[in-house]
Amino acid sequence: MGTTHRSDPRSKTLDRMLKLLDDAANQGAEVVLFPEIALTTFFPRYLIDDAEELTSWFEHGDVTKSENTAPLFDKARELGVDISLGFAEAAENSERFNSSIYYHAKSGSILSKYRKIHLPGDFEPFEDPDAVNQLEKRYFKPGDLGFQAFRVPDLASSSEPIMGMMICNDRRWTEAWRCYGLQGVEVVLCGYNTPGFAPHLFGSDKNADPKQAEQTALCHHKLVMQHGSYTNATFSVCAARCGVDDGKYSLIGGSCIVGPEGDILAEAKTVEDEIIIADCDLSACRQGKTRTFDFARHRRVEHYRRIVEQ
Ligand code: CDT
Repeated sequence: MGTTHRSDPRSKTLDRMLKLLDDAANQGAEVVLFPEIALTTFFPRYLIDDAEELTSWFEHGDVTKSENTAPLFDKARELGVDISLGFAEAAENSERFNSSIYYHAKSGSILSKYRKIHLPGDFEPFEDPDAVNQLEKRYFKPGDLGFQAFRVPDLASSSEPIMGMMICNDRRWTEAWRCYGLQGVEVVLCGYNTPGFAPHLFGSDKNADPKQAEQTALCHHKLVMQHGSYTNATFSVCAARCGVDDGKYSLIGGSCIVGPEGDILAEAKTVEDEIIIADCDLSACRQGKTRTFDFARHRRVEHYRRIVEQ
């Protein structure tokens, strides 16, 4: 999904999403992934002190039924296409999460929910007014649902694949991938908003060439998607919110579908609204899962304790 400005009403963004969903279904998609916080601009880049305004950036109640978002789920049911959607969640107990859901069209229900675990950035904004902020630690709680894989029934082309969701920064963490890998995951879904040039955030040179910085950000993005897919013998699908928001904030593209050998099967060509699609033959996961990364035979957990110690 391309540019979404701070002032764009949800209805405008939703119309774009409905069109993308229709077009994807016409191309034969069975599952459609939308990006992280897909319904609005990536608001954690702004310092929002006004409580009412902050509340307005979140989805309240059942996201599949609320006025703002129900049309997307109605369309998914009408088309018989499952969707995974990233959104800012105001939970019932007034806790806030950066969440995504997997919506199963045939049953008209949420099959799984994931709440982002690795929240990047800071609680306090940078002092430099030119800095791009990432105030996720201010606005969200770390996810409390773990990395729970789930089976997806009723897909025409495959028998109940095992899927898992992660959100943006999670993809940089090997631990997240391995938690899914250990559950036999076959498709990982990951939406993201990644700045193209944000030297404060990445701790890099403020005077660096923005184009070069963007290439580096894209390189790191693809590196982790390909590495995570390969080392866990799983397909992965990732969807960017990209383009230049408010004429100022660039977000990388690079949406891609990666195979279990780490090969890129499809890749976005633009930073605008665009569909990428691939056939994922899940039997391609077998080699990795039964040979190179047969965890039961090759892992040496007695040496991994450091990974889970504080
Ligand atoms: N949305 C999100 O998690 N973005 C981060 C930006 C990097 S923060 C150093 C990402 O990992 O792409």
